[in-house]
Amino acid sequence: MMKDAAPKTIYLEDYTPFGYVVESVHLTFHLAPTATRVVSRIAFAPNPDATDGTFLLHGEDLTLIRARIDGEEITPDLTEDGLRCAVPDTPFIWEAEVEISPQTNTALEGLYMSNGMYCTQCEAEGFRKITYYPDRPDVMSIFTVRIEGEEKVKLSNGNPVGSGAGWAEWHDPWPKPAYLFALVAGDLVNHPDRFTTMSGKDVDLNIWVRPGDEDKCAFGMEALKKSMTWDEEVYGREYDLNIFNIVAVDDFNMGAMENKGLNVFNSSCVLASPETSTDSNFERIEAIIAHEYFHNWTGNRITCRDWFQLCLKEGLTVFRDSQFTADMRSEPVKRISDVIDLRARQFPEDQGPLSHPVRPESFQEINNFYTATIYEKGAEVIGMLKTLVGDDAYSRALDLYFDRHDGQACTIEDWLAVFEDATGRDLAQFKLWYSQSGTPRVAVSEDWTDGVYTLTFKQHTPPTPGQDVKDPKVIPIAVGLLNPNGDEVVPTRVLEMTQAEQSFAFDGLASKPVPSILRGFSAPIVVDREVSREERAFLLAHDTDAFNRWEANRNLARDCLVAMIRDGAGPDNAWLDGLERVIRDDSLDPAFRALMLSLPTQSEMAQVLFDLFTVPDPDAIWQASEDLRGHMAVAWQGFLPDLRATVAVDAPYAPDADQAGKRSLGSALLALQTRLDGGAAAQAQYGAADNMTLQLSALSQLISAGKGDAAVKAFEDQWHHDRLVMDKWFGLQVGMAKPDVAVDVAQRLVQHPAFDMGNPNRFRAVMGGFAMNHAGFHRKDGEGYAFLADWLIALDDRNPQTTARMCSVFQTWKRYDTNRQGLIRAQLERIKAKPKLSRDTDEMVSRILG
Ligand code: 0A1
Ligand code: ZN
Repeated sequence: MMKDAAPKTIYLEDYTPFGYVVESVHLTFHLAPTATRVVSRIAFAPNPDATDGTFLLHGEDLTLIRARIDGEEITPDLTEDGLRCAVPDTPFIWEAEVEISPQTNTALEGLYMSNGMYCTQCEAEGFRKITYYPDRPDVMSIFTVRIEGEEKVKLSNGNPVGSGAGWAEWHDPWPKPAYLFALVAGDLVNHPDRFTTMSGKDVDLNIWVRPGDEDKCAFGMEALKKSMTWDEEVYGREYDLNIFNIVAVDDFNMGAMENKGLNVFNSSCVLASPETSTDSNFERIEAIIAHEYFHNWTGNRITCRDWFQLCLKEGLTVFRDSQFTADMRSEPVKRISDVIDLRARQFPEDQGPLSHPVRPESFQEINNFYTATIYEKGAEVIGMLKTLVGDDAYSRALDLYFDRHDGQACTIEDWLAVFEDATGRDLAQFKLWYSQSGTPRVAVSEDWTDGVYTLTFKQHTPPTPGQDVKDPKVIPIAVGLLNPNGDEVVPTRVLEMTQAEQSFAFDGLASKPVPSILRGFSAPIVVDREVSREERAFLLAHDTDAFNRWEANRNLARDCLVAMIRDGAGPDNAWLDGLERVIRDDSLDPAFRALMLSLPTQSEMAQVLFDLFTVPDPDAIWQASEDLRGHMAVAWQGFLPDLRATVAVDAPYAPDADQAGKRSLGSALLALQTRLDGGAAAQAQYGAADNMTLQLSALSQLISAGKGDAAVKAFEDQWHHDRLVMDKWFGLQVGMAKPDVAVDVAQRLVQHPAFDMGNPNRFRAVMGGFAMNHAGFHRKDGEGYAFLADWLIALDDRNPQTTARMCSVFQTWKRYDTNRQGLIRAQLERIKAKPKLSRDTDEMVSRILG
């Protein structure tokens, strides 16, 4: 979408219902790569709940061939955003025929082609690129779709109702908004299965892929069946069609899409095999399949009234998929991983120029709001709600939500009302989590007087763009107390903070306890508390809460790195002794031990320093991280190989949590060992690897040891035919490159014949991998910034969505020194000055510039 003169801002407060209801939609597609004809027949009736009778049908990049109302040819007013015309004040039939060109649609929004296959992406506002329609989520209708074309497989939403030579028809009995529409057609093959629902209905399941990918569907299918069972058992939600189709598509802007009965997946988020996918790929695929499936109830049966309510479906569905993963795998490991991810992606967003509320109040381009704040903070908010009301009340509220709102397009007010009605609780203050942006900081102080232990909390949320003043929020702070022997004397209790400053007293204690604060990361906040190294080390050794045990270690690692970077100190050996005890404790889950061993990222350290009023120097952070790893390797050289041997997996490869945890610890240990042996162990692992997890971890160590050339070449020879594996090859080389050569490596990779900027996975592999190379991207002379900006400028005309999302790598620019800030600003301004910049990228760059 090209911006016109001034970008238009859309406001939540301006919401009004559409003037018409849509009683039914019939679509016929005559497929042709550059001249697909779409014939629509839509039954409209005046909406009794509406005050504005304007008949506006959205439409973009459509060639109108003809339009009729009740059979009479009409000539509507066509504008950039759609079509307007006079209509009867009684029910009427709208018919239109438009022509579109899927083949030349490089934005991957609407109907487009990927490797010769037709597919659609309609969320958020892509349906308007298919035909004229009220493309807004509160307009729900029943769709019947006929597809005409020579492709072997032709799919749409709902149930199949007929097919013959060159045609297929589908009918979806469930009313849905246009963003859930989907069509797929191509020469695909399926991996079929069946599922019997809790009430005994049989459902056909299929994963559709390009010929050659059939052997990569089995894991996704198992994940789908597990998700279906889980949603029945945990939420009482049953599937509601005769068929459920998943399609893998190579060119896709996001991870996957929950279209009713026809989920479309980025092939990287569904195709899996041990030889080509890592353990993390498997875990992610399981979670995304679950996520899209869970949307059938949280998103599809109950949808959003408008796009400001996006977190209604996304926050809840992320929360549900996290619960699922915790149930399928390890709960503490999932929680720690989610918090690592939240801090890496959502905290920078919430603490920088892109900060916005979980329910935003305005936007220019909705595609820019599929953010970590809406998804991940949205899920955290639901987690807090559940903590506050308790598990039983949460279940009752959800039952009420499904009962009351099935078939509706809802708001956050509707969502909170079911909790208020199910519990009798007033959630007015809690609602601030939806309207106030920014990460609250909570300062903690303690007092021990006359046998009474008191914790005092002070909350403060720094100003964010457009919101200078913040009110105190409701913050559930889970706390446990340990006595000096390490025994838990007060088990986890949730303190409900509602005021700006609040104290909580504990009596009956024999001695001053050691507090374990914010157990399980019970709220998405930053805790500010001066804690001695001894106390952190004590919690690392004794905390019964796995999250806080990990957190104590993380804080020790951060403190150690800060001292090394800022004060030129050496590594903290006392901490490393404590950490050694944990990683050698074979009663602990290897996955948990691997998380303990992973150091804060360089970007995280940049934020830590910035919070300490120290301008972060990316080179110094890189050097300190290297030094620390080198020191750990030397300090632990006596036991590294033996410990690594204890987690070697003998059994045939399985992508389960148990094996994955062992490989993950093994790979962290290999990284240390490589610093001692110069790559010998990594070379051996590379040679023996029979699965991608081991192959890739070995390759990455060889690259970091500067011994990767042969393996990089061998890997390419082995995998050049596999797109998804080659994405890893691209990403790893630029991600693992030494900072001073990262730009050169990136420049070399974009010259590679297999680099294809039109494929979002490939583009992200190189550009995302490069931006993750913290010190390489932030090279002092600004070459890294210029390189990335060149490519964003190059991609913008073709694919605004992916370009705009990638701009967020610049969001933390104000952390750095004035020289780097100047260099980044210059690149942002250069992007902004690009002629015909897309609305998507323009909005992102303008917000980042502030
Ligand atoms: N609703 C999908 C994500 C998604 C969002 C936007 C898209 O195109 C702009 C595509 C997919 C989900 O949450 O999985
Ligand atoms: Zn989603």
